[in-house]
Amino acid sequence: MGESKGRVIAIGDVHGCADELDAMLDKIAPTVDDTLVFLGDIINRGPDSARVIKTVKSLGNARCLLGNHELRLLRYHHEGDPDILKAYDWETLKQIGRDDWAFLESLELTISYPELETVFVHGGFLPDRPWTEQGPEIVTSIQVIDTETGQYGKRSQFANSVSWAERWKGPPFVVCGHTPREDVYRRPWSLCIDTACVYGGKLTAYDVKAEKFLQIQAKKKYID
Ligand SMILES: [Mn+2]
Repeated sequence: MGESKGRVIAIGDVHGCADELDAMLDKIAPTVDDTLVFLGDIINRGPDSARVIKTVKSLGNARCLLGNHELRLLRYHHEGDPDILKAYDWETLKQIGRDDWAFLESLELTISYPELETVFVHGGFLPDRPWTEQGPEIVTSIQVIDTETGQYGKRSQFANSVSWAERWKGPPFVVCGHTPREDVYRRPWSLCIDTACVYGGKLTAYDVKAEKFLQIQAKKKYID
């Protein structure tokens, strides 16, 4: 739950793009009344995950969601099974220290602002059950729903699928990241602002009350 007299600004998937995040924070110029909501996947793939964590931790007025990348690292941290890790996880593991684990443990699954009728989540929700009853496995990873079986997963997993957002009927209005696209993806009851910064796209932020976007062009294409 949250209440805010200032702006409430969501920031899409940073993925280690520390320079673009710095540029975005300069552009936003947050005041003490504002709240910044990071939509998760602030780490991995990009050049400097540790610096992004340091920056987010240093902001007095930021909240951060759990993304599938942070979830996988935490799982490794708790269970110790290296087989679940991907190559870029090892890069991030080399960069981060003990205090960063405490930060990762503090990430939130969902952030709700009832007065704005808005819920923030990394990936999205299944349309057929209450959002409050959906666990980390679903809400950090869902991109699409298989039109034949109703299974959820990544776009690449199914031949015929539809974005979860196509099926989502609010309220609440949902603001999310996780599914990179060239542009923001707006549906009647949702908004995805992952505009593929780490792939050479843009970092996007969204001011919920003003319904206004802020964008920073990526300095380069960090990965294909
Ligand atoms: Mn993600």
